[in-house]
Amino acid sequence: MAIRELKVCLLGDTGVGKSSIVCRFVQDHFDHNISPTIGASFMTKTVPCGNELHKFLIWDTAGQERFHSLAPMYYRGSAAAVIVYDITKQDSFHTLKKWVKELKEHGPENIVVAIAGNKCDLSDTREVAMKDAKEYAESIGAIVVETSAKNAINIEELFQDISRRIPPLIPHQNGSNGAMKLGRQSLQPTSRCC
Ligand SMILES: Nc1nc2c(ncn2[C@@H]2O[C@H](COP(=O)(O)OP(=O)(O)OP(=O)(O)O)[C@@H](O)[C@H]2O)c(=O)[nH]1
Ligand SMILES: [Mg+2]
Repeated sequence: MAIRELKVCLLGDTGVGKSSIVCRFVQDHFDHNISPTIGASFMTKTVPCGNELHKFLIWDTAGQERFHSLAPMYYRGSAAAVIVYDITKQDSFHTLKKWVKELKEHGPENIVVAIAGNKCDLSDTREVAMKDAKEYAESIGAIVVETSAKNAINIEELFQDISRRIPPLIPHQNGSNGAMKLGRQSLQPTSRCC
């Protein structure tokens, strides 16, 4: 079975749960006392997708403002970006929109964008309506899902959705990830590999 390496980066405000999402996905573990990321951290996980294996090369970036200038190193060459907000923090949704803008201006042309509204276990203190996130995601052709790294909700699904958006490799397409352009994803049918 062919293995495809797919660079994926996680972006978003500090404290929204990027590292917790990666930790849940890769190690099926949640740490209440996780420390803020310094610079970035790297993990991999391989998942089946149709006739292929997708090896995610995951760059988990630091959300603190002082690390912002490092982000291009991680989104450059990425097949997908997971932009995370915290459903209990409106500000983090605003920051997410700034990341989308930056990716549109400076990110790879064909990057698949997934929006994750994390901490859905805290819906009692919700500040961002699911409807707003859905409408926004639709307007930019992004995947959207609410997750809980704590309770293992929709973490696998998030990465499966990304896998499905990555078109299968056909020989003459080698060298291109073949995904849709940011902002045009909703206008064109996406081919699915699984
Ligand atoms: N209730 C709840 N808490 C969460 C969840 N995900 C993460 N947290 C908590 O949120 C805090 C921040 O989580 P991190 O994963 O470090 O956040 P981050 O986005 O990686 O932060 P930076 O590395 O600073 O950018 C920690 O206290 C986590 O335990 C979740 O799904 N539910
Ligand atoms: Mg982190």
